[in-house]
Amino acid sequence: KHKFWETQPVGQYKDVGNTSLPEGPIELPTPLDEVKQEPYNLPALYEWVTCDIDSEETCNEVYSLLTNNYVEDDENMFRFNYSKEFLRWALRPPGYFKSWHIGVRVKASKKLVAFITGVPAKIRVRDEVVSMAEINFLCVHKKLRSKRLAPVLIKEVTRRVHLENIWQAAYTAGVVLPTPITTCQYWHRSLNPKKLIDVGFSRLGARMTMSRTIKLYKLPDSTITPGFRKMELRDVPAVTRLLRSYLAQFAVAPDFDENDVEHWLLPEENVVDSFLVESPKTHEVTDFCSFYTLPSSILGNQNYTMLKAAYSYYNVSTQTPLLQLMNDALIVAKQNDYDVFNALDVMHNESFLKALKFGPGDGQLHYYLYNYRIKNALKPSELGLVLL
Ligand code: YNC
Ligand code: MG
Repeated sequence: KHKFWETQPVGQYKDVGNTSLPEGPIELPTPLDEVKQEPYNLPALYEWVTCDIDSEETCNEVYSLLTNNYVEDDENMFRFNYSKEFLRWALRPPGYFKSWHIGVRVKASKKLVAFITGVPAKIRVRDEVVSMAEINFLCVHKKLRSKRLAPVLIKEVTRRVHLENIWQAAYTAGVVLPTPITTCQYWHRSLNPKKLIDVGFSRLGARMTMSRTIKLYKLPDSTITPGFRKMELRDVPAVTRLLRSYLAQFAVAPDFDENDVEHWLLPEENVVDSFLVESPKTHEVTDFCSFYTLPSSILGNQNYTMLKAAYSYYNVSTQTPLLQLMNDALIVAKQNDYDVFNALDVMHNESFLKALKFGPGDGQLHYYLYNYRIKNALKPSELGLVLL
């Protein structure tokens, strides 16, 4: 059934429940000089390129490929619209490799028609910290679908990851592949219910009027927790300590150092926002919350073209109840004009979703590891990893 994935070192369906197989790498690394030195073959009309995301022109081309051809919802009403600033942030973390930003162009016209990326990350799986690639932004132009180009892109990024002596990867997808380490659900909290209903993102509930709905989702004008403020550069050491000790409890989570925290969590306008609670008495940083900005294009609506969405990222509560912390996150998202606040049911998110009036979304997000076996699928609440 999965002609490509059956050939790959991933957890296979036939092995589900086979407890004799050990956790850990499925295949051993090969000596680097045995890694294929030449790129995989593409159909004759196409060529490989390394995309220089620092170049304004290349970044524009990647942006328009994704804006027009990347992930849509099941009903094709919305399509992710990652901003150029976001792409630059997502693709240039500490230690990134340019060679992992891979494009396919038409030889004759140089038009960019496919893309896949990796970035390096240290991910802890139970007691082991593993060097991995996080694979994202796999995209084939709509006119070139179902021609088995995706497996070639995946094999080429794998080859280039191997050339850096990295043998494992993490990725998420809306489709079911062999075999998820866990399956998560998105939950949505309306901030601008009228717009969400107008564009068909949500529907008026039974026995609800528009004005009752607006009242239901109304939030205070300003945050409630004393000492709640935006994260700054000087907070990086404290936030790193807080996050490391919090993430230690999950079966799979990133192993962040201060450089990672500075890159992934220091606020950058319209890309990532982070807030913390600094105790007014002790000036200790006790709590932390963050979200990233990922708008979606609204396809074929007369009145609106863009949905402004915030996605819950990493949150840590030690003194402020998580519910109150996330309520403050909703308040700042509302202040900054987001239409909706999205969260997965990972980490401790279940504990606030219903109480803060999030509703379950349709469609699921499956998490995968490449060349690393997990014995039993995890519960979403055992996962401490959010991919972009
Ligand atoms: C997918 N999303 O099953 P089988 S997520 C992985 N991730 O193979 P074709 C996928 N594999 O089943 P199309 C996949 N979607 O026969 C499909 N596949 O074994 C598999 N959509 O290839 C599929 N972006 O080229 C099948 O399909 C084979 O033309 C079919 O292209 C697929 O970024 C795609 O959703 C997704 O642009 C490119 O539909 C295209 O349909 C598209 O005939 C809209 O492919 C955008 C979209 C995917 C977002 C993402 C994560 C990707 C992870 C890739 C796997 C990484 C493995 C680790 C590598 C490093 C290893 C080290 C070390
Ligand atoms: Mg194809």
